Amino acid sequence: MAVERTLSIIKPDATKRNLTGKINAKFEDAGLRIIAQKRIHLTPAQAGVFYEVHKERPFYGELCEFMASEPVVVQVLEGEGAIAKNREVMGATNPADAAPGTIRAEFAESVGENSVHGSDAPETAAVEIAYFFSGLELVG
Ligand code: RTP
Ligand code: MG
Repeated sequence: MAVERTLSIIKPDATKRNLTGKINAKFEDAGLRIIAQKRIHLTPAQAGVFYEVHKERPFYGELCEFMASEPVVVQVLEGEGAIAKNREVMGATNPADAAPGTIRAEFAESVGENSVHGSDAPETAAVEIAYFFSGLELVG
């Protein structure tokens, strides 16, 4: 399998509860390398651009407000099949459906406040990484 890069976000519900280190340990234990990372506080408009694909969904407004409510940690994870591997480590969107041991099973508070984001395909990963990082910031 090819080495891939994926965009990960540790969401406000998790940064607020000081879970950044515990979540990063899950990524690293799964063989994902954190090759870029920064803590930022998004505006609702910046969150809106990031989640534009969901703009017709009923939860869009709430999602953008939530993502701007507290700082987030944005990061790039690298590894063999990193996109799928990261989503496996994250678990299902709704923590009630997430497999035991996954980040969302252990830490997520609800389907909306679910602790992490991970890109869902190579094309979206490329766009999402470029939204937050310049090439010089990716230290593989
Ligand atoms: P993400 O994009 O954040 O990695 O999560 P995902 O692929 O598992 O889920 P997606 O369908 O892309 O939804 C994006 C985020 O929107 C929030 N959401 N809220 N209230 C709701 O029913 C609902 N559904 C989705 C979640 O924060 C989800 O991660
Ligand atoms: Mg998604």
